[in-house]
Amino acid sequence: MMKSPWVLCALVILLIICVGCSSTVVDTTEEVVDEPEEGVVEDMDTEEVDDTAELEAGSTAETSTIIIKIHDFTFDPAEVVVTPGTTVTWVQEDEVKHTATSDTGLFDSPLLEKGEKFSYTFNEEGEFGYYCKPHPNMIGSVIVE
Ligand SMILES: [Cu+2]
Repeated sequence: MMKSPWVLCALVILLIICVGCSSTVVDTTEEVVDEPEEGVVEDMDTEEVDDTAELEAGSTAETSTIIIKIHDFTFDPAEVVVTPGTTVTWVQEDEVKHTATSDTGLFDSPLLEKGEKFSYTFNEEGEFGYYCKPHPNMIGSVIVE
């Protein structure tokens, strides 16, 4: 007869402790979830600074490099079709110096000696014509689609 109030009290105390415990656990979990998200954002910021960002963008789409040879006063191949994010590398193989210079000023290589390379990454879609400054009859185009 005397025990039942004590049992009720004990149950109430246990309930309070349990509720307190579970809410504490929930709080801790939320904090833990927040931290990795911040870490991911920081990583992406850092990678945007260097070339790694291009690699990351490519991992969701397609990353590739295309080589255009410069020889015998021609760009070979003169026309290439690539996907956005593609890096085009011009490799100069002539004894005479050449450039790869965008018609619109998008990119402009220095005068490339034999064996030198120049790269540009095309992220925007469109057709990008270019030429060689010392030999404006040397023309080529990169089509990004
Ligand atoms: Cu040239």
